[in-house]
Amino acid sequence: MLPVRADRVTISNIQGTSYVSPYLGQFVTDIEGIVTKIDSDRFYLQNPNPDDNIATSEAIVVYTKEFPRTSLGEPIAIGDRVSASGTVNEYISGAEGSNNLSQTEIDVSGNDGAVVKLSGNNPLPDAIALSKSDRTPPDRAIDFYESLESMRVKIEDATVINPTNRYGEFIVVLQEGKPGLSEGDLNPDRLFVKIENSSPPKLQVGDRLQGTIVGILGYDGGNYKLVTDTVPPVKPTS
Ligand SMILES: [Ca+2]
Ligand SMILES: [Ca+2]
Repeated sequence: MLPVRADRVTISNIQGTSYVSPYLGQFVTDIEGIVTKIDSDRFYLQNPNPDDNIATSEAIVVYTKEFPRTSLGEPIAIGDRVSASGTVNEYISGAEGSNNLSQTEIDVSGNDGAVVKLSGNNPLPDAIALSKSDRTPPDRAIDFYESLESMRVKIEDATVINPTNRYGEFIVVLQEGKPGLSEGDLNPDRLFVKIENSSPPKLQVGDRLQGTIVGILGYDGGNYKLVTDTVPPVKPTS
């Protein structure tokens, strides 16, 4: 059975305002954006022209199954403007029944899937500051982060509260603002940072990250994570 086709939709339409895409299972065509991150079997696409709704994310994962290439077999680079056509899916990392949230993706790996490069070397969309309250967060931190799913985000001057684990991840608290702080939602201002680098820094509790860290807001293992390949300067504790 062919999926329903949906034309003239944007990434924010696909993301919608809640956890599951209103286009789940539908085939969407010519979804445009700027490539912001490339992994071994997917890339991240963000619309540089956001809508006026902060509850809708402007970025999405494009699942390619193999190393990302255009339909003509050309390599894809960060900063490329591309259009993607494929089936909307909600990807859940980890084991079934893990209670993990899903990440919305366009699966272009099927027969009808397509990725077309429109131009290269475009500026990346501005990263949104997680620690500043320029976006009035929804009631809960989880909704705040969900509204930024897969988008470029940044933090400044964060403090490490959990040391680096074997996945190159550590946890920080943000210095300013407390996104979504509310009853029954503990520690919403703590955030996983994942350094995708062959030698991530071995950080200890109390270390202060210096300056601005820009990354993509990813999700796995039950947590939203700022994922970056840049090792931040660190001021060690004492
Ligand atoms: Ca939006
Ligand atoms: Ca989503």
